[in-house]
Amino acid sequence: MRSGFVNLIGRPNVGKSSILNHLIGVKLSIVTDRPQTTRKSMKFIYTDERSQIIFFDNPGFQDPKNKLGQEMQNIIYNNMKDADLDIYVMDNSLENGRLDNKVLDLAREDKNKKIVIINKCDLLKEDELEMLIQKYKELDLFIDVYPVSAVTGYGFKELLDGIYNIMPEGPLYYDEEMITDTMTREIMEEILREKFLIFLNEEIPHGINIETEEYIEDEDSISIRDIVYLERENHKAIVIGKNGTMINRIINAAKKDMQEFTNKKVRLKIDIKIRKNWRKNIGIVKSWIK
Ligand SMILES: Nc1nc2c(ncn2[C@@H]2O[C@H](COP(=O)(O)OP(=O)(O)OP(=O)(O)O)[C@@H](O)[C@H]2O)c(=O)[nH]1
Ligand SMILES: [Mg+2]
Repeated sequence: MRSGFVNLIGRPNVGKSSILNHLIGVKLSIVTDRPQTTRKSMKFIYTDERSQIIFFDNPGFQDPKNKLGQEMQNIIYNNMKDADLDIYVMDNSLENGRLDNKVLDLAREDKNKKIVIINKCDLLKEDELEMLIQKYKELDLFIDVYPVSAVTGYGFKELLDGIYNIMPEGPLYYDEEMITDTMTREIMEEILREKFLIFLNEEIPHGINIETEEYIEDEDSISIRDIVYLERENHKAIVIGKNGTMINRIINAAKKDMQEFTNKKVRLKIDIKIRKNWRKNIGIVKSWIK
């Protein structure tokens, strides 16, 4: 039996969460086309007959602009401490941006074993993909280069074989049925946050935090009351929308996904509160982003 701990590292939006959702076959991590969707790290536990691999979905590597951003960076560095393998995730971009270069600088300093994934291959022509593979091979930083697509599933078998070969001999750390140790109620908070990210523009959803106030589950239903914290008083009207249209759309979209995820009827109520500029307040950030 081989087992180990593996990090996914990359700038926001390259598809780290999408890759892990595809790998486990369940949408555990929220996914949007907005950068900095993932805020906390989440374990994805992959078990088959020969191995158990515990993957960490991490927030995107970024230049922190506030305490929340710093805390998200700390999560990445902490997870790197005990990892058996760090997977650097790049996307289909042909030219490296500034953050891509910073991610590669991080890889240069990283003493762990490292491989690189080129994600979103479905968006690349064959010759472009060849060029990118060559580019990452020539860096001489990574044990190997794996082109994949989290949308089509291309390249996953080769990727899993490659990871397996690097894993040390080890025990089954978790029950083989387990796919995460994150509680369902936290996944529900994330589902709701995803809808804010999808339906609201610009900065507002990045300043939203959701805390579960009440969570009552029985055999076939779940009743949830969440507090939605906003950063500013004047965001409230935008979040609620005319006659509540915006907030109702968000709640209905979230409920639909929550019901699909749990296979139970979900009742969802929210209260809106203001925590002025909470992203700059280290105390609040630390208590919320654990
Ligand atoms: N075409 C294509 N789109 C993809 C692929 N993988 C992810 N995406 C899209 O890329 C966007 C970002 O995906 P995420 O999985 O949220 O990216 P992330 O790296 O986790 O982002 P952060 O959490 O912000 O760090 C979403 O719109 C995904 O649907 C892929 O293989 N092909
Ligand atoms: Mg993510």
